[in-house]
Amino acid sequence: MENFSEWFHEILDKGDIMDSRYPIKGMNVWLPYGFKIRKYTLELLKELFDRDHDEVLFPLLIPEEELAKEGIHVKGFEEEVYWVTHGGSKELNEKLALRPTSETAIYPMFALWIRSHIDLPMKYYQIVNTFRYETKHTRPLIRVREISTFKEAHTVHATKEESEAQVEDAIELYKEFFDYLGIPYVISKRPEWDKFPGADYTMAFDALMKDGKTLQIGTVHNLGQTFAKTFDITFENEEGKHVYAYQTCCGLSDRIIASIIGIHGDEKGLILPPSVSPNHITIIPILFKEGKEEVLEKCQTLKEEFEAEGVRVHIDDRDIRPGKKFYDWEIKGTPVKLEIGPRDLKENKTIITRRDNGEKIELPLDETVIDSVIDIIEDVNVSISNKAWENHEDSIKISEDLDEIPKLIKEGNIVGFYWNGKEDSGKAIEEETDYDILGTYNELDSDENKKCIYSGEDAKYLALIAKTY
Ligand code: 5CA
Repeated sequence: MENFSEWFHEILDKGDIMDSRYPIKGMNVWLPYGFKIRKYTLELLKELFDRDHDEVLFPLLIPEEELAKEGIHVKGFEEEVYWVTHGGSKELNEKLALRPTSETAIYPMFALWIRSHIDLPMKYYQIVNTFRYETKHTRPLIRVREISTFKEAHTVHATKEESEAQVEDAIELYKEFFDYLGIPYVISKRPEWDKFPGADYTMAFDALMKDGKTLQIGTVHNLGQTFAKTFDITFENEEGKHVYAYQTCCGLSDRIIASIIGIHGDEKGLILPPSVSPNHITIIPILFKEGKEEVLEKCQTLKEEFEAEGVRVHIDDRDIRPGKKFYDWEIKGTPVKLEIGPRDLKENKTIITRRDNGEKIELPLDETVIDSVIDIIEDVNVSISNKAWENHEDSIKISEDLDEIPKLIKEGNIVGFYWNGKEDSGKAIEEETDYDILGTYNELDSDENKKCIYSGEDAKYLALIAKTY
């Protein structure tokens, strides 16, 4: 895409998703249509978490003393924390941080709650806003200073094995979630220098946007016992001994919506996956003076019939030209438009337009129409996901030549390369190519006999490098 950034902003504006004119940098206003997309996205995610997590809600403010306890963690966030220092004109005795994430809010409470192995595993999640004073260029949904929809899960386990299994479970949960949205991803283990501050290791999901840059759309962290030791989260095990617990956490942000926009959209605007589209069908009545009542009545009955089947329907009965309505719903990415005019009523037919491929389908306006349109909506879900995955897979190239990497990345690819896994060669690869290593994709068997692209030593991993947001 020629100018992705401009296109993205235009969609946020014309698609009624977000107003970025709020007078604080990095903080934006959700508009009604965007808020609905957000709502349906959250419903999907909550359904997944609710299977085996409980939802909780912690305060926004964190006392300085708690935030400062975990040395590595606090260092990682030091420059990103907003502080509350006053209550009215009175200076507070202790500064309070606006949560940049909630480990240091939640874990002191875990220490109070967890007593015995029967309390474990404990799996909680919350959906809150978090604040990060980002110094890199801010962009709505992509890099914000108020993450308005932060979904964070925090789990506690009795053993290392269980915490590792939880990381795998969280990855499966994310996969299922992104699959609902038709968002393709690569999963990699972040290099040591790019893991979450305080984690043993970080697994990350990255999506490739239309401008050829990858966006980290979710992360799962194995925290080991680092935080348990800092916050004294211990439990009595089956042998009656007091031992430290193991923890994991994972997080998603407003970037989910950014990736829906940036991966499915086209020159004409948004293309929403039906799974989260505020309307599955937008009915556009073609109104003339004559026959107006009958047309509107038919639209209304259809709406009710669709709704009885769980389909979300909106009738656009605004008093404007139908052409303008078509244009607006094209931008807003409604999966299916259904038009009915007086002539269609007479001839007992309707025209369906698919947003994803522009196809127009004429259907008889009889009792079969409901099922036919539901089938089309389901097909849209599958088609846009398939198309996105095809594009994604076409854009992953493996290279065994360091000099070739920048060219491949400039062409919009994520590049796989062989690496010995050592920090010095990793950093050198980043420096020479001027791009970022996403992480290791998989570990190589020793009989694969691949050489590190930089050092020529035996390679341990297939790793990924890309232009990142
Ligand atoms: N405590 C952990 C898990 S909850 C945590 O904070 N992880 S994180 O720092 O990796 O953030 C989780 C996800 O939020 C990231 O993977 C990224 O997709 C998203 N994110 C991070 N910073 C921002 C930001 N400034 N704007 C939008 N999204 C962000």
